[in-house]
Amino acid sequence: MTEERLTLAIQKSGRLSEGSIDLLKQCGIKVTNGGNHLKAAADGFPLEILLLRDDDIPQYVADGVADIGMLGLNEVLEKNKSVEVIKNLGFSRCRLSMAIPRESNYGGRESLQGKRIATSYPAILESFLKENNLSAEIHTLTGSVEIAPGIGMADAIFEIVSSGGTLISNGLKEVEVIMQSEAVLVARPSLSESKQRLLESLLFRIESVQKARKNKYILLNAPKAKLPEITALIPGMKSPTILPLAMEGWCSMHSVISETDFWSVIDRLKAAGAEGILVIPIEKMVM
Ligand code: PRT
Ligand code: ZN
Repeated sequence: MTEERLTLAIQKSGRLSEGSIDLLKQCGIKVTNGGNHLKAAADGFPLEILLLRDDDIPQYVADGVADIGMLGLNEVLEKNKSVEVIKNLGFSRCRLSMAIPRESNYGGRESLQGKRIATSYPAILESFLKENNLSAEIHTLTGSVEIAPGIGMADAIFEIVSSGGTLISNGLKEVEVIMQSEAVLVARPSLSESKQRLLESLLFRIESVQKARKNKYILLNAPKAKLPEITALIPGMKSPTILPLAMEGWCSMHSVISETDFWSVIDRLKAAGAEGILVIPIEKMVM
């Protein structure tokens, strides 16, 4: 009997490729023989990888050619196929925004009524207009949407923004963020039981990597008298590890701290008498 495998579709080349391959690598899955092929092999997990254009991933997953896929939430919503968003993956973050020429005044959403809006996301734009009881002329373009107002083809654009640099260099300003997007993991709704188990095991790996990314390992030296105060600042997963130092009255503490708390806690640790503070990245975290 051949071993059951999950088929994962990822973007062949583009803004999602590196993030997808990196995440798999951190999950202990090495993707080999990408190159110009449609399929790639994976070491370290029963996975077959399809390398596709991101636009095609929702259809492949909905049709069951792939079991799961990694792509931008924007593309999932635009294509509106029968796929389930299983997990936010935290890379390729961007937003879908409305932008107008720099010199124009924005009079709120109502001012879009009857205007010409260029976009490569016509379905998302259409539902946004509908929700707001607006009607506008949608001009669907597949690329270089930002040049449309400059050449007199549109009054506004609805497009992906990341740094905002492309808008500025085309004389546009962002006036409303309509949705936030990031890479997500999608799955087709009715996976067999054995594939569902494989998906859960892959999700377990992804979650361990995500938890690790959000936390740091912290080591410090502390006067024994200050232990309760410092323990309260870095309680860790269960409680910190405390080891005696050769120097009388001191000990070493090891704990885990969230990336977001780090800078505020570090000042309080120093104020509480902590010394020799080391902060180290964590590779995996299993609770
Ligand atoms: O060939 P294929 O169809 O697979 O790729 P693609 O060209 O359709 O997509 P690609 O690789 O450009 O983007 C894939 C996904 O990355 C998108 O669907 C988003 O989820 C995400 N992403 C993140 C972005 C950006 N950031 C981004 N900046 N997608 C596009 N852009 C473009 C945007 O269209 C605009 O023209 O970059 C420009 C804006 O960037 P800033 O930094 O100047 O604001
Ligand atoms: Zn695409």
